Amino acid sequence: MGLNYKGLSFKTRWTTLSGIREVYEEAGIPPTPHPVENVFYSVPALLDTSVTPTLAISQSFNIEKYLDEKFPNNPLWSVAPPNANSEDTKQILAYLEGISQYLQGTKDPRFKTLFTLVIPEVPKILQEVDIPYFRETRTRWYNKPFDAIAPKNKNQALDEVKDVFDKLAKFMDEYREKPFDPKDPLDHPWVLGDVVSWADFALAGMFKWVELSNSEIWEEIKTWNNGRWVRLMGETAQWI
Ligand SMILES: N[C@@H](CCC(=O)N[C@@H](CS)C(=O)NCC(=O)O)C(=O)O
Repeated sequence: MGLNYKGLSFKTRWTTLSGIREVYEEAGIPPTPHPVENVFYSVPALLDTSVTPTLAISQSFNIEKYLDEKFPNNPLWSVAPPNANSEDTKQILAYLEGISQYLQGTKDPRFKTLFTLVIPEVPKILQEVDIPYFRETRTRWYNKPFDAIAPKNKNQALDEVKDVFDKLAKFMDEYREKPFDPKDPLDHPWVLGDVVSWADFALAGMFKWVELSNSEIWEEIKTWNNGRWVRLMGETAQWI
């Protein structure tokens, strides 16, 4: 999404989920720290072949920071004013860090309940070759049989997720100092209010995963918070 937003041309190398490791080891792409796996490789990664030797970067935040340094137009990360010590910059970065904590489930661990609702449905959209890898890894990560990852009470789990999204929406509105108005075509659902940032792409990427894996949950989410999340998806679709 970052490359598209900046209007950069690129080639995509497709791989299977279980084949990421082989591709990355061959290309010298660094692993991603993981709480359970000793060695873990994740998408996306970027190979900048315009420099010698080719530069390999993994993890979306690292990629976005690198892209901003090299191509400052349409900033993704450095949306804050250029003076890194200014109070404004510090506040924006602290706020974005808060959003990131929501997504990682460190700000409100109940956000992760969404993952437990989606993960059981993911094998349906995977290629046959990836299903054993997906089931084995998620069984290890959740430390329970794959078929026991889904919450026992789905409605209660969904209420929990909704509550966290309500808090996230409130957090975002407080930053903007006015509620998002989906009826106003000039009001954008961006995390920072007026300008797109990596945080919007992080949210959109997660929603896309939910939409593809568990469309029933996505249909629910669409109705939450005045349609804010569906507007976010609509407005970011041009860069996906
Ligand atoms: N911190 C990484 C996380 C990326 C991540 O977890 N990617 C998932 C897919 S969205 C992945 O590559 N999983 C590989 C696997 O499950 O083996 C980032 O922001 O890029």
